[in-house]
Amino acid sequence: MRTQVVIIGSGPAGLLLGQLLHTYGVDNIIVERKDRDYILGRIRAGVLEQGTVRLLEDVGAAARLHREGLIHDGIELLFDGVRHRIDMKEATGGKTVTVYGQTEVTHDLMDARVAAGRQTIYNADQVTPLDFDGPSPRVTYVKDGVTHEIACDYIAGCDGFHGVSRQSVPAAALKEFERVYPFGWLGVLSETPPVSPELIYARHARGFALCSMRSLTRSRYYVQCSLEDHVDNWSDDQFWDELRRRLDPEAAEALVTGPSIEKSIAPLRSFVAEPMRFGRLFLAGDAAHIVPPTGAKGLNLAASDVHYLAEALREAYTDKSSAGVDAYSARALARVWKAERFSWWMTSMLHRFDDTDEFSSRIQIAELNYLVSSRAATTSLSENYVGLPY
Ligand code: RFL
Ligand code: PHB
Repeated sequence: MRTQVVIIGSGPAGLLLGQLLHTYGVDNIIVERKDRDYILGRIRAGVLEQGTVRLLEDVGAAARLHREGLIHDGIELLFDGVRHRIDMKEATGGKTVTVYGQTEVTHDLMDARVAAGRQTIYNADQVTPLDFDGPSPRVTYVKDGVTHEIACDYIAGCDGFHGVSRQSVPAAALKEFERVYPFGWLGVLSETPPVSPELIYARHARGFALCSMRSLTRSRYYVQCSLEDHVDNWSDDQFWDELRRRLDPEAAEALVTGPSIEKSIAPLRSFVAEPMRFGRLFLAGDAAHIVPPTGAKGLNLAASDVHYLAEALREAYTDKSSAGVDAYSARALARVWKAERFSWWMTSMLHRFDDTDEFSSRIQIAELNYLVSSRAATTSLSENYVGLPY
């Protein structure tokens, strides 16, 4: 088999890249370790920047998003028992975010790919990127016990944090930066109306909490938990009780509870691997970097990476220029590090750190008070949350 670009991984990064390349007339095949239903069963991100929405429009995969997605003009910050609204639309001269689940984005992109007639190979084992330091890269994989090989011009590693692409790069060619946080998020999805029309980010002495949603009838809530914790330790009632304790009285009273339809614990991590290109292998999305979810940036960064990468490959094929390919890593990393900073800062300001002294705790409160009272600080938060320009 031969194609122009082999994309490893069928998450949002791989699927969006596949569709952008398709619109540029660049042939591509996606090779994915899992099956479609497994991928669609993962509950993850929920907040899309306008740039991400625009990319989905560009590839013709935004019709349902525009019907069902919820436009949010602001968020609420809750600390010392009081909620403060941040009007992001006002602070950014009209920018908003769209609440639409990653599961739905993935679903829409999968449908668009089928309609475009582009190939995805699911259930591919032992996917291996090879010879990407020379002119003729290839990817091998095993399916139903048979080894296959795809020859290509470029390989896009869109296979997430635990994928094979980054691991295939010689260790000496890679510099990794990492911060692991001493806590996780316990998340619950429930078929209940959201407690409030906008997201609530709560700082509480017992730990962080987040009230989010997927629709007007489906809620997504998180509470900060210990890394040693296990979902089986949390009954639904225990989760709702803990969430209520971390909310203000009005929200606690308004909270509608119900059976969880998904419950999981995610560790929090900041991670960047540099560079994001090795010869003819590119890394994009979680394969190259991880942010803690507090800033809602992971999926959006995957989208901006893929935008830079698709442009680079378009230039390589249509303009016969390697300028975009050569600039890809630096371009993507400049945006990545700003989102890393924002996500780290949001995480540091809102979570309970067990080793934290009273001083650090007062600093968190002072920072939040400054944030909600200073126009400059509100603007800074808002422009990062809605998404910095590409
Ligand atoms: P993905 O989604 O992990 O997809 C990678 C795909 O590659 C496949 N794969 C392989 N395929 C072939 N061979 C191999 N060896 C392979 N190894 C892996 C996998 O099966 C998978 O299908 O990475 P991608 O595409 O880079 O997308 C990144 C996003 O998924 C991620 O950044 C976000 O979910 C992060 N995130 C959030 N981001 C936001 O922008 N806004 C949010 O509100 C937000 N909330 C979140 C989040 C992540 C969370 N968790 C669980 C980590 C909330 C949570 C709780
Ligand atoms: C979510 O809805 O899953 C979500 C929203 C905002 C975040 C993180 C997760 O910052």
